[in-house]
Amino acid sequence: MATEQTYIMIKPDGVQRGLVGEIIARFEKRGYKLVAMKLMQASKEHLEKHYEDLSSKGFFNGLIKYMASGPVVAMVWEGKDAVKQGRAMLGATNPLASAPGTIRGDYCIDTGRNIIHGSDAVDSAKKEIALWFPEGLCQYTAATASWIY
Ligand code: FUP
Repeated sequence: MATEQTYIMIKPDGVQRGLVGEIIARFEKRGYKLVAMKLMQASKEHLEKHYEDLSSKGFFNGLIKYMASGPVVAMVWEGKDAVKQGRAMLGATNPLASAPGTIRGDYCIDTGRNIIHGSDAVDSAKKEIALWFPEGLCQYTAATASWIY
C-alpha cells in the first residue's frame, strides 16, 4: 500500500458541536500522521472552487452557505492508503447510510450537516491539498512512525 496524503476537513457543524478533538483523535489513534492543520473561515469563492464539481447540483448554493457559516478545520493526514481508509473512517455521504463506528455514523443524521469532508481519490486529494494549503505542508519525522509503519 502506498503512503498517501488525504485532505480532511471538519465542517462548520463539526466545529460548533465540539467534535474537533474526537475526530483528530481517531486519525491519530489509527496511526495516521498529521502534516498540516488550520482553523479558518473560508470565503464563498474558495468553497465554490473546492466544490466546483458539484456546481450544477440543486443543493450547491445551500452547501456553500452551510460551509461558509463558520470556521472549518482543514487538515492533511498522511499514511498507508490514507485516501481510501480516510473515506472508510468517515462513512457514507448520507449519515443514515453510514455504519456505526464511522465518524458520520456515530455523530450525525443529515446529509446537509454531515460534519466532515474527506478526499475521494488520490488525484482530488492533490488538488484539494494545493487549494487549502498553498503555503505547503509540515515536514517532520513522527516519533511513533517506526512502531506503526
Ligand atoms: P462526499 O464526497 O461524501 O463529501 O459527497 P459529495 O462530494 O457527493 O457531496 C459533497 C457534500 O454535498 C456532502 F458532504 C453534503 C452535500 N450534499 C448534499 O447536501 N446533498 C446531496 O444530495 C449530496 C451531497
